[in-house]
Amino acid sequence: MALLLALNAILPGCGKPTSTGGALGDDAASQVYVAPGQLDEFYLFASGGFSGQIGVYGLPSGRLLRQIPVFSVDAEKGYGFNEETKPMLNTSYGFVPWDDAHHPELSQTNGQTDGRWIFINGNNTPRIARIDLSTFETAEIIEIPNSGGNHSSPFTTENTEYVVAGTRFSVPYPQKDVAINTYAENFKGTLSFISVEPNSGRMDIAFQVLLPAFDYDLAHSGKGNSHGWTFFTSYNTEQASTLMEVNASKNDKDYIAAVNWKKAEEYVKAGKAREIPANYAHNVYDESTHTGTSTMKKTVKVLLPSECPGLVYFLPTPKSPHGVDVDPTGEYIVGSGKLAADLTVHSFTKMMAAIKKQAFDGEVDGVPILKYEEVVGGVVTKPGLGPLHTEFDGKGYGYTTFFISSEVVKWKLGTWEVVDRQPTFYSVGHLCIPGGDSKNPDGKYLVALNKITKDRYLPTGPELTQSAQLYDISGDKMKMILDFPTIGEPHYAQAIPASRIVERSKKFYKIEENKHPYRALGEKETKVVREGNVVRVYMTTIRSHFAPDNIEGVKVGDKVYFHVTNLEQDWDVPHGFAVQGATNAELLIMPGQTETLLWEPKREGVFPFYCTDFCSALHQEMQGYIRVSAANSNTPLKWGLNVKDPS
Ligand code: RUQ
Ligand code: CUA
Repeated sequence: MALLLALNAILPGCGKPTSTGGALGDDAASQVYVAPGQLDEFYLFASGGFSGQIGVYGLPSGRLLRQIPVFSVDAEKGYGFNEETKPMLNTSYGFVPWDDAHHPELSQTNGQTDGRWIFINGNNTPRIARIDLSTFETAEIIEIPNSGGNHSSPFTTENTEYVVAGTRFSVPYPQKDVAINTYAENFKGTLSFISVEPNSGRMDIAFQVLLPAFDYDLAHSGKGNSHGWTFFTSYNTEQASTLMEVNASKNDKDYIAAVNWKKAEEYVKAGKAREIPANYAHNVYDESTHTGTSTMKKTVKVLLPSECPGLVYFLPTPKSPHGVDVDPTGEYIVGSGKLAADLTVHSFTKMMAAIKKQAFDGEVDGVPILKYEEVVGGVVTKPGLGPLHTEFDGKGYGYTTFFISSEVVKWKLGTWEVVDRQPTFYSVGHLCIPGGDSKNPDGKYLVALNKITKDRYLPTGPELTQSAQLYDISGDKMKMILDFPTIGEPHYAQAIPASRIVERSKKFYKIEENKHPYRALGEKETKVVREGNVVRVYMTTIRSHFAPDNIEGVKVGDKVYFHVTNLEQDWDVPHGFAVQGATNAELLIMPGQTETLLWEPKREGVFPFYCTDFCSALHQEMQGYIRVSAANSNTPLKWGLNVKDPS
């Protein structure tokens, strides 16, 4: 058997279609088989990458459960199309219907994922979103000013005191029209700390730290002893602004920036922060009005390291590090130098000692550079090619992905020896162990998030599916047990025991708590109101009809708002609403919720509307008509349900 497994490990990737799939272990099928009617053990939240959304999967089955719309409009749910969620996508650039989302990050309490919220970054228009895991809806989005390519984001601290955001692309500070070759003088990098209100989850930018113009790539916060610190990798310490693949790859070492955020809090309290003009959107979805609002914020607090001793230190790290990951004890800080031969692990204890004895190697812009030999805690030698990210199993091992050699490598914390390696298919980026970046990992499974799938799936034209691979890591050796496709590029993913989500899951919105300004809490409250050329339809749905379902007196050029309240008070009974000639999308209204579709009729006639979600045996009967008359007509406004001549 051992021989067979070993053979399997050598054979994969030969490119021949097989039904068992290369490197599968012998009992893999039974390990991932979740029988019909059975539930998965974990939720996996995977970033949708350039889809701007989050995909929710079950583990170990790999079954897709849901797509949560976050940064991109989603016609399936009307997100970004209905009036209530449009404000969620407002930014300082106006309405932005798309983003590139990379890192889902679960909220934590005492260093353990708590199932309350998941955060995710938008790269292109720098933003962080918070999704409420009782409803799986985007509850809040905050824009990050003085930033470009919000990549080192939104990693959390041990009690979700903060989620952080570091700028990948340094930009002129403040943003202005300057020659690009003045990069070194005029550009800056900011690291932002976004506070999270412990009960409501409400986000606010507490402060930004102004740093030299490098590319700040990834981040992770300390825990245990290192609680109070957050670590950010940087590359392009060369400060190049053209042909980066060459010019930003020259230095032997770049830096990990260690930020003491407890110290930062003291400096902010002491009035050391500069209040800088800024312009950024803060969008909040209110669950009782079922409506999002967008507020523009006008200032941000900025701390300068030169004015705040002890706030930031640079840890030299070979070479163009990508991921930075902190082990469950908080002692080890792993910097994955993409171009380095070895994997460098810094020691928090040594870092503190080096700070104490001021073991510095100069400084940059007021940030002391710690001596490499004084902070390095260990080196995993020649582990593979192109390390990117590390997670931990809570049993003393780190698992690092290697993009170029396309493998996951397991190594031991403290002795730094490599104990196992398994191929990935192909070119793995991030990986996920449930709780693998927390104090309390569930080291049972590992998910590899791959960039390339080549011959792993049936071809689908020029673009092939994205993919994740599941490994059983409960034994000494990792065992690949499943491939499953994902939607969009799954940059990073996080997983959590299902029980932590299930116990908080909402089944419907209580109708008596509905505070939507245009709600109709029963069919008696339905009506149609004209205000100039604005017509408001207060409509309800219940299996299997709309009230009203006949509407007359609307005119060409009107703006008709269908405010549809779903009166159902039962789990899993949404109704849909679509009307012919609409130029946006449908509504999909959850039980107890009110949503609004704007319809601007351009032609005379009688147009049908109907329910889009197959809700009952008489779903096909769930339909109605709206009559549109000429702009100058005298057709009176009438509406009704089951009346011959409505009035
Ligand atoms: S990245 S493959 Cu956008 Cu997190 Cu590392
Ligand atoms: Cu309501 Cu179909």
